[in-house]
Amino acid sequence: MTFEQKAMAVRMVSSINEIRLVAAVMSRVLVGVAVVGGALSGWAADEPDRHRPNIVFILADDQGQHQLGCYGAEFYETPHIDRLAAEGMKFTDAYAACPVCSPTRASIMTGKYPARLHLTDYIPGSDAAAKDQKLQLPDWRKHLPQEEVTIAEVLKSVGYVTGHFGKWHLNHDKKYAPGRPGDPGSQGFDDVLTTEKPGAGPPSPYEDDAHHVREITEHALAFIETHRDRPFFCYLPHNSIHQPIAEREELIARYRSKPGSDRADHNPTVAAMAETLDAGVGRVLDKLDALGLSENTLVIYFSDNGCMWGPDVLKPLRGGKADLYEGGIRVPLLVRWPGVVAPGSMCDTPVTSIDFFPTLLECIGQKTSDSDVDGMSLLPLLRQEGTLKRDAIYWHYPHYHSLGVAPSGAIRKGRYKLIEWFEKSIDGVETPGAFELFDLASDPSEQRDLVHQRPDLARQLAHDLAEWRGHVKAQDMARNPGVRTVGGF
Ligand SMILES: [Ca+2]
Repeated sequence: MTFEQKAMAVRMVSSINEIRLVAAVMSRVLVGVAVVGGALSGWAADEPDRHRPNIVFILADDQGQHQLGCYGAEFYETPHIDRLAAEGMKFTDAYAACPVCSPTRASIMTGKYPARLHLTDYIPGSDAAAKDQKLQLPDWRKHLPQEEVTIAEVLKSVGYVTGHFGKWHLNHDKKYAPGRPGDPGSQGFDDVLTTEKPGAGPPSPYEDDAHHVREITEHALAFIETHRDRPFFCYLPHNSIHQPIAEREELIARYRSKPGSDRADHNPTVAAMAETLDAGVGRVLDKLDALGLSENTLVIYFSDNGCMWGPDVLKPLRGGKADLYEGGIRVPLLVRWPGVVAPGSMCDTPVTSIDFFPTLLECIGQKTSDSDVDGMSLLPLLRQEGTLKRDAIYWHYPHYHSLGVAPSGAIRKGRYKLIEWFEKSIDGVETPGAFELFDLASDPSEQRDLVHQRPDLARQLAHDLAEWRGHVKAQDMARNPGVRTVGGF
């Protein structure tokens, strides 16, 4: 009997008892989540229980693909993160659900599009940037609602111990206080450390730890050590490499003297920050090795949005944080799971941060019946045993960002991507530049707008995008009556 057959047999036998057990332990916040299959017991001690893997989820802040060695970087050095690519799967077309922090984090926690949650900007948001603009900001949520079921709550309900160490960014108006509703502790996390970017909150207790990488790492190591004998979910949302850029001088000096340090996309301070972040990842991987846990631990490395450094021509993706060009939303994704994910494998299927919730559920033999969950389990891709039955991925960013980016939406369908600029398509009336269409297969840098060559395709994608907005009840942006407009607008 193969491992898979045995797992299936045990699941069938245990499913009835499991459903009873789970029904008993599901807390009231889990209404709407049905659990099927589930925890297994009776495995030989030397056999990893692949239906109860530990989960380590490392989230970088504002890190683009081009800043990792395993995605081709030569200036930036990330040997420990690269190890995850060598020992696991690298996704070339992984997307953040939003080009800024909080909405992507909400999508990871819930499996839902930020547009469905109406949590569409970073908290507390760039409301000031919207003053005197052509469109009015829609109502949007500045917290993750308590009634939303998070991945931590689901994992906790089936016996996982859950830890959150780092940047949460889903509180009411970003205020951190122990026990305050909306904190990680109220959303399913047992052991909680919250940190903020340098200058915004309490400093790290460690010297030369401006971005809390060491503080976050030390908490994670202690958590893993303490809970080595039971399934754990260790979520490490780092503050790095988000601005402000700052790092130890001796680390920066090494990159200043490195060839290519004069290139506009090669920032020695950011490179030094990336090295520190990478070293933290290395310590976590070393701890898993030392405790003999690597074999039965699913490790995910992801970034919440693209980076804001460097000109488009060099990165090579166009744009960056806050916009819906690829540089703002296409991010690194590495998944290591020995025995399930083939070492050194690659996947070019478009995937997005709404997929983590259903993926992790399926990895532990669970699934949700919440029809509002938008993501799809990536397990078939991880196993290299299938494809995703999904037509398109969507974005909705109805905000003016202080970096100078206007409100927009986007759809990626196959090789094509359409961006809609809401200021130019208001009330269904198009003005020039309302849409941009790109063929990402032949033009990943989005330099050739195909709207005029492929008007039918552009119209179809615009229709699909609008239909999706209706489906998830995305917020509309209304014309700002106080602002004079000219021409067709
Ligand atoms: Ca971010």
